[in-house]
Amino acid sequence: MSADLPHLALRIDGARLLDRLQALAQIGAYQGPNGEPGCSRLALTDADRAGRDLVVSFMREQGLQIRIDAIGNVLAIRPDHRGRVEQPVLAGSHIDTVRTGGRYDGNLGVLAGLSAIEAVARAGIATRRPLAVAFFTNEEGARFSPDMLGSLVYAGGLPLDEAYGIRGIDGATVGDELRRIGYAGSAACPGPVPAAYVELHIEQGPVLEAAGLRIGAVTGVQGISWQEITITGQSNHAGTTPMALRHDAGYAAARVATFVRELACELGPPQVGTVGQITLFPGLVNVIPATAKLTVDLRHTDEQSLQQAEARLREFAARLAQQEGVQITSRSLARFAPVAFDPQMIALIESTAQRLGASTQRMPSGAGHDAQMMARLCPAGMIFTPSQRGISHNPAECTAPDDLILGANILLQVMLTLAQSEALLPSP
Ligand code: HGY
Ligand code: MN
Ligand code: MN
Repeated sequence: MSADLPHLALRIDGARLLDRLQALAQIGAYQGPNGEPGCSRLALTDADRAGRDLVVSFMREQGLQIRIDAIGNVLAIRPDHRGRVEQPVLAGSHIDTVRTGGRYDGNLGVLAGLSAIEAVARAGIATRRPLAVAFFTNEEGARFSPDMLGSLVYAGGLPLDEAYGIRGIDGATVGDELRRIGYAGSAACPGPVPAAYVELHIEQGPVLEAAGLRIGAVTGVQGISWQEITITGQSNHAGTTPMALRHDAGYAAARVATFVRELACELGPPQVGTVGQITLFPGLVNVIPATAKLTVDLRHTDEQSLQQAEARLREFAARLAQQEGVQITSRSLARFAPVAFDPQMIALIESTAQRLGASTQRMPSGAGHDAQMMARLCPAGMIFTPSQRGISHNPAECTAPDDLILGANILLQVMLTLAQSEALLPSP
């Protein structure tokens, strides 16, 4: 790596990062079944508002220039040595969580980015490019589909009015909820193009821990296909209806769920398939279900393979509808092709981690991230830290404090290199 790193010894204030992570984790805190410290802040709820307010207060403490856009993305900027704010080196992630979330998913990338900028300011370093940190709205997609909604709108991938009209699992719309919590900002979407984007994130999987490695240099994000399947059968009496005369939407839903799992196992890794939600109507012990709604999440690192899995599911559903005399329809909730990160950014992350003495490996991301949307605008990359037991989207989610701090220091050094070097991305 030819970039000179004049501030290689600079470090973030690790204790402050851990304190802030703890403070943010208190908002929406809940105890898991074994007392694990979980975090539940579904997008655009009161808990999300409180989390946003806390992080914005951290940003204001540092005197950063705050930009809140019309989809509620918040971006805080430290101007460059000439007072300019255009084309910053941007760190970011999200602070919304799934309903049964943990303390680090998303939160780490935002608070580590803030710590990195704070360390640069404390050292009195005037940077060639502005530094910035952002959190994006509704990354999880657990309440409103699709996921990565805020960064998708920021990158110009979805018109704002379409995003405002999205109705969540509880019937509320994005636009109404954004206005209700006071985060429908005045800054325009799509947002200004950064010079580069770097996201620190917990791996949320078992790979780094199993390999005994400290840091992942992420090569890209796998493709994501979310759909809602509706099955319409015929409700009938559970006691009087002979099995041969049934049009049982509940049974058909169970067959789809079983097929999704068997398909993913047949196709083999990295194919994954998940049915996360099944609701039956009327949902009564003695009534054959009239309708069933279920969600299907299919993912693969290769677009063709993902399309094949979708086609296999479509064919299965058509046969099943015929066999059971039910109607089966599908509605897409999210569909993103795999994304490859900038090779020079991957190399920079890898070499910076190694300069800080960390063992690394290159790896794709199984989870979706805002970085995959920002990669549409500028060179983007991700840094992974290990997840203990590979657990995430679960109150037991945990990453060791020294891994959190190491990741943040690598983020700091990558941001500084990008902010100081003449050619932005030094040739590998
Ligand atoms: O679903 C995902 O991969 C992310 O957590 N939104
Ligand atoms: Mn995340
Ligand atoms: Mn997540």
